[in-house]
Amino acid sequence: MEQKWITTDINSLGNYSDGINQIYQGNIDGIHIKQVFSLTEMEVVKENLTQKQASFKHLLSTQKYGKLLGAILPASGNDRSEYFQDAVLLRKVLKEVFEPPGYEATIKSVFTKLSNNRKVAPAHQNGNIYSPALVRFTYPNQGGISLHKGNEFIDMEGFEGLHKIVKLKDCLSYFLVIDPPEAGGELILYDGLPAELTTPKKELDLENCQQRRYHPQAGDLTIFHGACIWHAISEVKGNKIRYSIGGFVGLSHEDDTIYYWA
Ligand SMILES: O=C(O)CCC(=O)C(=O)O
Repeated sequence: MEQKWITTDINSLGNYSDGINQIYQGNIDGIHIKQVFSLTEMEVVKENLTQKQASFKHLLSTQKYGKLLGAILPASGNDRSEYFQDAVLLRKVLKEVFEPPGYEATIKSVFTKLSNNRKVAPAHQNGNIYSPALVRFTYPNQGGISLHKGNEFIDMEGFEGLHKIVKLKDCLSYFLVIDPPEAGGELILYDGLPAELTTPKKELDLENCQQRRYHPQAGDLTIFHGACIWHAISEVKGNKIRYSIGGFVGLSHEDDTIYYWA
């Protein structure tokens, strides 16, 4: 299993020029790219996110693990107008908290290096552009982000439009750690679970389940087969909140475009 996980840096992405499709096909489980943003850049982003919270309060929601900043797709059901308005506002927030060239330009350039010359674009439809990401604040001692995989969500309300342009089943997840916690907050991939669970999640013995743990550092971007592989973020320990930002990546039905959204 381990050889299906790649750890690399931004200058070596040429070795994985079809990386996104390779993950989609199941040939690679994930690519961990070190220092896509520098530590200094991440400190500025964290500072801005902390200082400017009052100005983007309307995009913040409380979650079991902490707080979420961004437009939430399933919450808006079939009427996605509020989602698309919030996506515009979220892009504005990202422009304020990331210094140039900015968040979206940077992740787009990474996806392009892994695209095998496909176009790379935010998912868009009828003049509406999907949000590029969600920012997650995972608080200490709140259990982390519990077990999930992307394929669980794709049939929910709100995803109908995306289905028309992206192969949503088996799509990829990506996240950037802005500020890791003192301890915990690792990405755990559960290899020992069946694709379809027959036991309620609460009753699973996850501690004794075959698993892999990854500890991305500030500025590291992880792209992985999040729709297919059961995963979680382990409980954050210590005093610091874990800051991360991410979303989803997938191939168009025509296989000529890579779309990202959240
Ligand atoms: O670290 C994060 O922001 C969440 C990672 C995750 O669970 C996911 O991408 O599905």
